[in-house]
Amino acid sequence: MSISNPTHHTSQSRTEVDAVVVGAGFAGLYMLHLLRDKLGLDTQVYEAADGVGGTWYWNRYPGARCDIPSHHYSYSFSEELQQEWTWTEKYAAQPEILSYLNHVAERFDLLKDIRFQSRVVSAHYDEASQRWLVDTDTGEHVSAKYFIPAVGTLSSANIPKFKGHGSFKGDVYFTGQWPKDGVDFTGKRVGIIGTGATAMQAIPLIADQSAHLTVFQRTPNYAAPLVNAPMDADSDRQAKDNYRELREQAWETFAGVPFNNLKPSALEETAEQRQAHYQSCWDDGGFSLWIGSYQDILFDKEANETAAQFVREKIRQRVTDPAIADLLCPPAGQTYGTKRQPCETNYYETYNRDNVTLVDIKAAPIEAITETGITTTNQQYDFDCLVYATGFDAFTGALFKMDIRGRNGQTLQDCWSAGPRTLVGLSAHGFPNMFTITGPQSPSVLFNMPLGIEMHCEWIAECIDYMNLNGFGSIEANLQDEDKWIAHVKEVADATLLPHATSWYSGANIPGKPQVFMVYLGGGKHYKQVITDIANSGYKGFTLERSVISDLATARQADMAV
Ligand code: NA7
Repeated sequence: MSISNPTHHTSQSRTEVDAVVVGAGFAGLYMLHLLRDKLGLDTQVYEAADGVGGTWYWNRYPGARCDIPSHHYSYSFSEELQQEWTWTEKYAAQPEILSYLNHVAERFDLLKDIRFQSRVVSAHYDEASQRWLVDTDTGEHVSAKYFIPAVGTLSSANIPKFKGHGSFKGDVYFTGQWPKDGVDFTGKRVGIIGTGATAMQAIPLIADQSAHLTVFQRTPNYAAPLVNAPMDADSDRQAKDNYRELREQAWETFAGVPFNNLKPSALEETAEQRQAHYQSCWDDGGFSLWIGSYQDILFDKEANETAAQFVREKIRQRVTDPAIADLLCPPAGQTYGTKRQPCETNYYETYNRDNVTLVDIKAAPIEAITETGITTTNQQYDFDCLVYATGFDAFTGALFKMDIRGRNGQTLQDCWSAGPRTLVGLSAHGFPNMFTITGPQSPSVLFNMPLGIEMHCEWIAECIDYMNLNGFGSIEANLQDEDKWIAHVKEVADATLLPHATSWYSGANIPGKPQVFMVYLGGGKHYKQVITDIANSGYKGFTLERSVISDLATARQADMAV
């Protein structure tokens, strides 16, 4: 990898483009479409992979699929696209979502402006020219007025470095960097570390194929059944005939996915009523229990415990060995749904199989990775393949992998050393003309991702258009307004139970990472109003500076007039 020093390539010696977008997932693709095709801007996308897809390019592990319904997990900006694409399952699997994104890239002729296998290594803001100087690991040096990292919130893997890391002689796989050709576990003894949403999708399928699967669990999770099914023609027709209403309904809800049975309070109902309601949400599947059952379960510990108890009972009913069921049940005090609720298919039944062993690494932690497997404080486990399903350095991990420097050469990492600092999750003080998509302190991962991405891309495109039309050279979040937003994000989060959980929402899964709750919980609809009001006010909370280029042009014209 050749990392060049941006100062060696001044803004004059670089290829000039209007905008650089990093990443070609849901966000990067739509950003390119808007900037290039709606605003007519010269836009360059860089993508580390050799194809589009982002998250859906890398996460090819068995069982990877979306967990909001496919009709909702899709772009809404093109009615033709909505009508021509047909999902084959209620919850689409990774290969189908990846095909969809490839279709989008081809349909809107996006590929020609994406440089694949090109990783952006640095982006430095040059105040004099009001431009970002961007370098890639392939030796490209460009300058751009706008720098838009569309790098995803869950794209930088968390790989714990246990003692002996790298010494395992068998095959090692990471769920977030799964081999393109898949993995055949037939006849193999497999070990997997992690029991988060990813592992819960993969474990039943790996258990089905392998000779033996050993699962290393540190923290048990509350999961609910996905209740996936093949797409039936009637449901598809209905969605396609009513897409506009479907999207409008989505925007009316907190998380951008409609659930029709949400009631205000678990505590205001009798035990029988609650049981019946939880059961109907359980049967409905996906996030219905989590965000579609009772409003107060994420605010009130007592209400939360009623849902937690319901899930624990379900686990005990599904797992035949009571000792294993005990290990799989989160203990009292571990709140339900304050970490993202995983959705599963046959996950709990998997532990009824003879070829599956559950190892409690909270009781006996992993001591080392060895040549043949894993040693815990009380046993050695041997296998042929080791799978890491250990999650992500969420929100900031992928941003910090690039050397991003704003005004006065300050690094993003330094500015965010105590946690992310943004104005409405879109912009950071000290980093003019840089926009993040579904970044920290926006509704981000707690809102329908494709819709949230569209909202952000459209806001950014509108802002850029406004700047260009009005001769502005830079836009930057004000420090005081950023402080206010950060305080507001915290206040809203603190009214809920979520910040108390040990989760990647707060960076608690990464040793040494500052623990700050990173999602705005005000709901997508309210948030959209907030950012729309900002745009309508001429970008209140931001400082806009005139373009140095138009100043130069004016000066030149004045000279000529003299
Ligand atoms: P998660 O939800 O962060 O899960 C990671 C799992 O890996 C979880 O069970 C962790 O246990 C375990 N883990 C992580 N580090 C270690 C170490 N050092 N030792 C033992 N176990 C460890 O990531 P996922 O990929 O499953 O899901 C992330 C999101 O991706 C998901 O919510 C969807 O939005 C898509 P822990 O719970 O920390 O004890």
